[in-house]
Amino acid sequence: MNKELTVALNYALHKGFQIHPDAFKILENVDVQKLEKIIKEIVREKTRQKLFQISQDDLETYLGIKDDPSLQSNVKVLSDPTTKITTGEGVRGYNALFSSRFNKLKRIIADRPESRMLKSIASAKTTKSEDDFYVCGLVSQRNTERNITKLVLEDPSGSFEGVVFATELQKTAGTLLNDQFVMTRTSLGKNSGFIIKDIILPDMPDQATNKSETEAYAVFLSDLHIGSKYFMEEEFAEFVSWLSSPDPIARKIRFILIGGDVVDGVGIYPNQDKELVCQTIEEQLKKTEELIDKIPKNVKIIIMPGNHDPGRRALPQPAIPEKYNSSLWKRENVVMVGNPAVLSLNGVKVMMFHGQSIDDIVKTTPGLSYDKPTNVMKHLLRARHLSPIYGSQTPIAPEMQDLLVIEEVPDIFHVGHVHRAQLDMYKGILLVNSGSWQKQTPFQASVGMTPNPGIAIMVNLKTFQVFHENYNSNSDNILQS
Ligand code: D5M
Ligand code: FE
Ligand code: ZN
Repeated sequence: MNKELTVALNYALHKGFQIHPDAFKILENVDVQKLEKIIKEIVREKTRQKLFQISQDDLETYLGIKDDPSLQSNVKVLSDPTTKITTGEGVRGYNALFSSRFNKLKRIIADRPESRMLKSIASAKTTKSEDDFYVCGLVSQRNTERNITKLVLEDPSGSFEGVVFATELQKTAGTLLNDQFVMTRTSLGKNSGFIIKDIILPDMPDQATNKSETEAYAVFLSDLHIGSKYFMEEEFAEFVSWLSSPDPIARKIRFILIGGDVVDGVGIYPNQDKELVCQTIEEQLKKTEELIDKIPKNVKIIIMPGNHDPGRRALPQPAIPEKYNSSLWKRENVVMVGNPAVLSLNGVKVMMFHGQSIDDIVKTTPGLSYDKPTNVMKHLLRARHLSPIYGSQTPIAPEMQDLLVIEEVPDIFHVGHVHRAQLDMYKGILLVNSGSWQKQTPFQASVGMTPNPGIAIMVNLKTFQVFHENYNSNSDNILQS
């Protein structure tokens, strides 16, 4: 306890007052310069009323930080893979997965007027028509040689190779990802090959954003890596205590979203034990729980797993299993969801995804990089898929349904994983990469990855105004937008 607080408390005690423990918590967060004045005034007022206890309510009234009871905090889980995961068997499972991907995305693209001229690949191959037609499918090959890009598409009726000649269109073709769904405008060339004249992605429609009726705020966090030596425990604790401070924004926070890599896990990478301060999942989750318990109870906390958290590694991931820490599941203000998940926060649709696929996409796509993760997020939105590339670093399970297709149009898209906090907008959708609370690891340093950890991003769900609190003492560590 600091000196000023001791002096202030002694003053009240000598005047015959009792101080409620909740009131004490508030006092701990008050500016020390103001403590003496606050206590003296409250003591004077309450002595006049002949009431000799100082409660949380007294302090909140005095400081003008009484929580606004009209602020809503409604959480609805609109989509969560946890209970839908079935895992089909081997090849049959993957066939089902890809046919589900194709069908869902074909349904999405059917809203476009061009879809009326859509042919199946089998019927396109027998066409004699000189008119342009459209086909759609999943990209199974793309390669560029001598100024020509060849694309192979597959649909349930067969596969088709088309050639792209136009320079601009080749650039678009160059950014297509393997197993991504596309529609092409195509014509029959002179020597019966197919010429691709346009490439159309499912993409997002422009549409009005849903807003909250009341000014509740949501905080976007991810990649805490609790249990790691590099977890910024002090900074994170400082942020958590800010949540109980009289700050006007802190007083309006009703949601905290944690987008995965809550803990550092065990055995996630070779020799990880040397970089851990908590050696078991249980210990790591216990520490998580201790931090979560310091968050005011009127804040709903949504917890999603990432590649470091317990449960299965392959996407889609179920929520962190209850067996590791049943008490997180039992808390009334905590909602455990899988990865990816879609939530409604006071009517605002938030799509959360840890972001594992970013690694594969950055590696294969010209123009994309780790330091601008929101550009990769735009790529995912255009593809209407959270992890298009199959068979690379990101494990994908053979589900009977492709739960990674972006079926809903979100108002906010929340991703983490690459440890770079960044904000952007795309077609009216607010893009948030929530960065991390882990300092640069030796691995990240060795590959030149520079995280900007220790930044909490928050959004007013009524106005969509964005704020942030930066707990990093390094002045180069800033939020990108
Ligand atoms: O990953 C944080 C970022 O660092 C993410 O972009 C992957 C990358 N990363 C971390 N460890 C490795 C290894 N061992 N190989 C390749 N890429 C890696 P996070 O999930 O938080 O560890
Ligand atoms: Fe991480
Ligand atoms: Zn991660």
